[in-house]
This record gives sequence, structure tokens and C-alpha cells, in this order.
Amino acid sequence: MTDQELDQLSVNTIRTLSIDAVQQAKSGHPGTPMALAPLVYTIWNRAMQFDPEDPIWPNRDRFVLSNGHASMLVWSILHLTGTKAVNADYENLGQPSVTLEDIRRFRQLDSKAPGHPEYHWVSGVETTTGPLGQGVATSVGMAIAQKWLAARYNRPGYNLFDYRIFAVCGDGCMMEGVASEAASLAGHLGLANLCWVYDNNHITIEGNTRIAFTEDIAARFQGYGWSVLRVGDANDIDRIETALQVFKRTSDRPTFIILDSHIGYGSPHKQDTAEAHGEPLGEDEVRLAKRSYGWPEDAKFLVPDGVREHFAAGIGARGAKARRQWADLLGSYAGKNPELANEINLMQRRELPAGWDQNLPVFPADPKGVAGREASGKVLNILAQNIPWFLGGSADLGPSNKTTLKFDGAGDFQADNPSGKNLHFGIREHAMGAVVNGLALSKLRPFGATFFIFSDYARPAIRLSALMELPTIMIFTHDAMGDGEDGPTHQPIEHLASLRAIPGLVTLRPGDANEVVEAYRYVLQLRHQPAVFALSRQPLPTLDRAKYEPASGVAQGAYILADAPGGYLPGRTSNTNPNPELILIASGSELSLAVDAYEQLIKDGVRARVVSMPSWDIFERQSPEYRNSVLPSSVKARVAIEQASTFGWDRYVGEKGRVIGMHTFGASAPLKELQKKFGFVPDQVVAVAKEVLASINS
Ligand SMILES: Cc1ncc(C[n+]2csc(CCOP(=O)(O)OP(=O)(O)O)c2C)c(N)n1
Ligand SMILES: [Mg+2]
Repeated sequence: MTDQELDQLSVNTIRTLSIDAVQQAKSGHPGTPMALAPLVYTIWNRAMQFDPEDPIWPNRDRFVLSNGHASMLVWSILHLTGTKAVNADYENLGQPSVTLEDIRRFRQLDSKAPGHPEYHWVSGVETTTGPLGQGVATSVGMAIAQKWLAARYNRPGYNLFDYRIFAVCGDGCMMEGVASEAASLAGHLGLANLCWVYDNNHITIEGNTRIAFTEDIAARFQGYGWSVLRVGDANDIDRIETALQVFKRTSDRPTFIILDSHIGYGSPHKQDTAEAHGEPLGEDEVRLAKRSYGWPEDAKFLVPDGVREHFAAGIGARGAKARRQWADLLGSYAGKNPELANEINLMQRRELPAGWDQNLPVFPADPKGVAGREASGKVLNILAQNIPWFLGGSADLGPSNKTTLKFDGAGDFQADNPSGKNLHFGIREHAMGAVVNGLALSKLRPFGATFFIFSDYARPAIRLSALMELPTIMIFTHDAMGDGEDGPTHQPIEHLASLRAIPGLVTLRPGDANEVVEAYRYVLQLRHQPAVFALSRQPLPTLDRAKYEPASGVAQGAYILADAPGGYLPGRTSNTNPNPELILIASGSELSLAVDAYEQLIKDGVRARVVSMPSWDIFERQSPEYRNSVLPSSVKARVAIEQASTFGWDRYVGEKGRVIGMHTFGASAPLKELQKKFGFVPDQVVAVAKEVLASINS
């Protein structure tokens, strides 16, 4: 067979595997794989530097399928290239990432060919996609990461990091706002290592895009400052390759390739229709499509002889050579730059450098105290010096979030300064969330920041951080009514509850400056979990830790801060009277309020305890014994205090307890007045506590 024939055979293998898998599963999306098989074939077998033997080789090119519903493209290509599986400890298992059996069991339980591309589940998938727009936005973070890595680690003669990012997207991705935010940022930053290929098929689920999407997309991307190319025939492999070569030669801006395609290509009755998008073709139509490709009509899941070999001779040989050369390069680099080489190694395993937590501040007791955001800013500036690859920024609120890195050499990340550690996301919270994911997928340790109220604008990306098990950090300040005068549009209410509901996400609302430090200490050691901080705008009293228990209890999620005389304080008291009669539970700005109420209650002869509870989810991971020692089941009189929706607190206060929280959107007024109006004052807490006690004792 000629090379041309082998190209066509390979393309048709991707097409027919996709058709057969969807037909067998009786669900899925056949049309776009049928149309984009030539594109994906060309990117992988002709353009990408990727070694199927080692899918986590640091300098590999990245491939992102942002229109994740076309996942059969990924499963086909991972299978045909023989990409190997890697486990959670980054060990190569020597087995295929996706087997033909997985493809036969497309969308079935435990198959490595699930409905959408899932990072962490299938090796070779660079990011989870399916929520449209998310993949392309994440690819911008990957491109920023490559630029940053190159700036820090490359040396003359040592181009350790020069990889590119290829992302494929459809009409849905182009309609989603997050893609626009991200494209605008990528254009501003001149990310020439980034290429998006847009599948211009004029079809979405409801039919032709003329019903909702008629803009001039080429003009739009030119406006963003991208290089815009067009390939008029999605079947023309050579033209596609030429466009990709133009991308590789472009050195000052990202590339957007508009690819005109026909969804369901080759299916006589479904091509160019919305039906080809999301339903199996049907047995008869499958035969007709195969006939149009010159394929044996009754063959199923057929990989003809020569196809695997064709990939091995293309991407396989090219990738193996590139990776070998890179390994040699790193070896000689390590001889000259052992510290930098060590950083690269640590980073790949998501480990921290020695001394990462040195010089973290200890805040002295201070009734006036320090704002959560202020303490956070001090910690960030130390961590970013201790951990070279720790970096991040805010969505235009750096001065308010106190996230600006101010030490010498921190710098601003810009097109002409890619080693900067301060990222300026602009007012683009959603793209910020996705970019942070892209940075974490590239093994950097990133943070993003905005007001807590606008966590909603980043939430879909935060959800994906959790789904992908990425150690991202989101710093949300102005976490409650602290900027009172701004009013209900700026006062978060349901945000804590909604973030606490995301599986795997660590949500932390520290109660004073030392709890902020401990919260960071905990979070930095996470390797596979994202975290969000809810931090105060206003100063919070720094508690006297000689009098109260140490802030290191943050690492348990909740801890006894103060107890009734004779109460249980590990290592400190005689434990003569293990159980209090009343427990006050608080987080964040309400912790010192709980302490004030506690002091009053103790004076009044009530055996009260204060539990600081900065994190529900960390607490839930503690042993039943520990949890019961903090919140003994026998103590029914409990009051939780939090300036947020009361939703969910019943699990900790129980049927007899009460929650002092928010049931409205707040109001615009100075903080002191708001605290009074909504009951966040010591007298009110004391009164509620006594009511609870009385009702239990009656
Ligand atoms: C954020 C988001 N909204 C809605 C969907 C549901 N959805 C999946 S595919 C699709 C249509 C996508 O059209 P297009 O990107 O043009 O894909 P094509 O049919 O051309 O492959 C929709 C609405 C989704 N996956 N993500
Ligand atoms: Mg479309």
C-alpha cells in the first residue's frame, strides 16, 4: 500500500471504530468523529511530538478535545497509537491505555472508553472535557505553563520545554463565554504555542447554527489578535498539515484554524444533519456509511493490517526519538544545573521542595487583629519564594484580594516577560478557573483569586478541578458581610454551601490569621485535591493561643478551641469533666464572636465549648473517635454561627440545636449595623444558646 492509502485506511479505521462503538453502546456521538477523523489523524500522525510509550513525558505536545462528546476520536487514536497506561504514582504500567475491548465496551461501567474524555481515568487524556468551552479555556492555561516553564528552565542549547498545545473545538465551544474570555487572554498574551482548530460544521443539537450563531468568527478571532487560517475541506489531510505547519512557524500569536466539515461524513442519510450529532446511525446506515468508505460492510471494530504499524512509523517513531533526545538533554542539563533539574523532577510528581514552609508567619495575639486576606497575602508571598513553581493571580482584584506577589523578582507574566509569577487574568473569572486547571495539569502549583461572591463565575471550572483531582487553589476574599456597604450583590450567602457540596473539594474558612497560616500549610500538602479559601475582608481578632488551643487543629477540619473548666483539652487539662453542656460551632469571622459569647456563658456558669470549624470536609475525613471527641453525640445543645446560608448545618447542630445564619441576601449598610440586624453579636448568641439549653433541659 502507498502512504496515501495507509493514511486513508487509518482515517477510516478511526471513523468505523467510532461508528461501531456508538452503535454497540446504543448511545454516543458518531457524526463528529466521522468528520474529524482526518484532522485528528493529521495532528497525531503528522504534527504532534508525543511518545505513546510515555504519555506523561514532560515535553510532549498536548492534545485537547474540547468538543468532548466526540470522545471516540480520542479512544480510537489512543488505541491505534498504542498509548501506554500510567498509574496514579506516575508509573508506566506497560499496558495499553485503551484496548479494543474498552472500545467495544464504550460508555460501559469501568471501560477506559467512557462517554467523555476523563483525565485521571484514561492515560493520554490531558484534561477532562464535555462541558463545552472548558477544554479550549484550559488549553490557554497549558500554553501559559509552557511559556513559564521555558522561561524558567530553558538555557542556551537546552530547550527543555518547547511543546505546543493543539485543541479541537466545535460550535458549542465557540458559543460558550468561557472560550471568549480565554481567547481574549490568549491573544493578549500572544501565546504562539497554542492552536485551536474549530470544527465549522454549522450543526448543533437543535439543527443548523443559523438559528442562533451567525457571527463572523474569523473577524472575532482576528480582533482577539489571533492568526486566523481556513481549511475548506476537512478531508484534505495535506491542507490540514500545511495549516498546522503555518501554526508552527507563527511566533507571535495563537492560531485559529477554521475547518469546514460535514458532520456524519459518508452517511448518505445523516450527513450534515443534527441527527448525526448524538445518536447511533442505525444498522442499515452503518452499512451504507462503511460502503461509502470502501470498508467491508459487515466488519465490526476492524483494525486492518498495517494501520497500527502506520502509526508506529509516524507518531511512534517521531515521538520515541524526540523523547530519547530530551532525556539525553535533561541528563546533561542536570549535570550543569542540578537544582533546576531537581525542581523539574519534584514538580512532575507534585512534590514540594525542601523548606517549602520555612518562614511562615506566626501572628501574635491581637484583639484588633488582621484581615484574613491580609494574612493570606503574607503567606502567599512566602510560599511563592519557597516554591519556585507556585504562581497565580487575581481576576483584577489583586490589591483587594491581597494576592499580589511583591518580592523582588516576582514579576508580572506578560508576552514579553513569561517568567513573571503574577498572572493578570483580567475580569474573566471563568477563564481564570480553567486556566488555573491548565496550569495544574502542567504540574505547576497555581492559584486564582476573586471576591467570594464571584466564585459562581468560576464554579464550572472549580468543579472540574475536583473531578480531575487537581491541586488547585482558589483564594476568595470578602467572604461574608465584611464589605457591608456594597450590599446584597456583593454578600455571599449560598456560596459556602454550594462549594461544600462539590465532592473532593477542600473548602476552608479560617477564623483568624494563624488559622490562615495553618490552612495554607494543610492545602499545600495536597497532591490530588483542589482547595478554596473563604477569607475575610475585615480584620479578625488574632486569638491568644496561650489561652486557647493551637491553630494547628485546622488540619483536622474542626477542633476544640476552648472548653468548659475541667473539659477535655488534649494534653492540657485533667479531663475531669469530659463533656460540656453546650457547644458553639463557628467558622471564619464568626469564630471570635463565638469566643466572646463563650466567655460570657462561662461567666454565667454555663459549661460551654467552642469548636472552630474551618472545614467540614476535612473534619469528615477524621476518625469517628476524633469527630466524637470534638462533637460528642451526647451533647445535644449546639449552636452554629456562620454568616452564610444555614443550609446543611443541621448535620452538626442536630434536631435540638440552632443555626445563626443568613436567610436573605443581606443588605447595604456599615458592617456593625448589619451584624446587629442579622444577629451576629455576642448578646444574641448568648441568648440563643440559653434558649437551646432551656429547651433541652425542659
Ligand atoms: C456547557 C454545555 N452545555 C451544553 C452541553 C450539551 N451539548 C453537548 S454537545 C452540544 C452541541 C454541540 O454542538 P457542536 O459543538 O457544534 O458539536 P457538533 O454537533 O458539531 O459535534 C450540546 C448543546 C454541553 N455538553 N456543555
Ligand atoms: Mg457543530
